[in-house]
Amino acid sequence: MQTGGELRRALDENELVLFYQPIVDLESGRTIGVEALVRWRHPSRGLLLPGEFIPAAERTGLIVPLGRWALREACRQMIAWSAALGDAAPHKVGVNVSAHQLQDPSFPVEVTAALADSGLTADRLVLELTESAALRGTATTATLHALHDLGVKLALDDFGTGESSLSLLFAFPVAILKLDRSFVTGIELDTPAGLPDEARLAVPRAVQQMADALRLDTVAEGIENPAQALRLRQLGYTTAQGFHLSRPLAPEALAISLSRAA
Ligand code: G
Ligand code: G
Ligand code: MN
Ligand code: NA
Repeated sequence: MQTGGELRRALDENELVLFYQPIVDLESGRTIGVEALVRWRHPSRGLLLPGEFIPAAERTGLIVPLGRWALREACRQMIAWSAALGDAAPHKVGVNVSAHQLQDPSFPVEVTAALADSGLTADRLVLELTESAALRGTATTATLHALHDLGVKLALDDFGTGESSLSLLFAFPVAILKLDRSFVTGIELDTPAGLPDEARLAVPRAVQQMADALRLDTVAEGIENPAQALRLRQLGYTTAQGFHLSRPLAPEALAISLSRAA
């Protein structure tokens, strides 16, 4: 468990880094976007995953400066890749946004500044949102409309789980549903009779049908093997993310992987 003081120091001393997980077109195999995921290069404990420090950051409020840093760093990195890789660079970046950040009425101004300072256009930024309670307040609704008006895309992360409900679809202008990985687990398995397990397929199928009807994009999360990718394609998913497609990578490793694929 991390103390707030140690995390504060980590921010000040540039010990936080962003890794990027490719978001892949299932048909072409091309990386069309990436999700930025924070890591902590801890001086004595090595590379720490978000689960080891994001909860403490949420409790102490340090998630606000951490999130501000992550947003600016992700925008900067996108422009650096575009300069280095041209058309092979990822077109979009998803940045996770905490409810604490959304509760600050100046958040849209921060997003505007991050875009302006980096030169990234708004259509290349996706903000990934989770906590439904926080997304329903009237102040947040105004903030989310302001973000939409800037031209950034809003995604509902972990869609289909307790934190992300159907009523949110009409509460603000969401553009992307990220199917929670719990609904991908096991979809490749057959029944004892050797048939696709329709019960397991029901939720991913319903989410894609609903997204089509509402003209939303989808990203299926947590694809761990080719059989899951195939089943998802059969259900109409075109875009996915997961260890089978790529683990989250350091920026240099992602650049190497993209220039090889180009
Ligand atoms: O990389 P990993 O699978 O361990 O990420 C775990 C969780 O940490 C993810 O669900 C993600 O939403 C969260 N997370 C990662 N980076 C950030 C970040 O920059 N800001 C916030 N608020 N959450 C993040
Ligand atoms: O923001 P979100 O909570 O969706 O963050 C995605 C998290 O899921 C990251 O921490 C990432 O490391 C993790 N992840 C990405 N792909 C896979 C996968 O295929 N399987 C599992 N178990 N976790 C994954
Ligand atoms: Mn996410
Ligand atoms: Na998710």
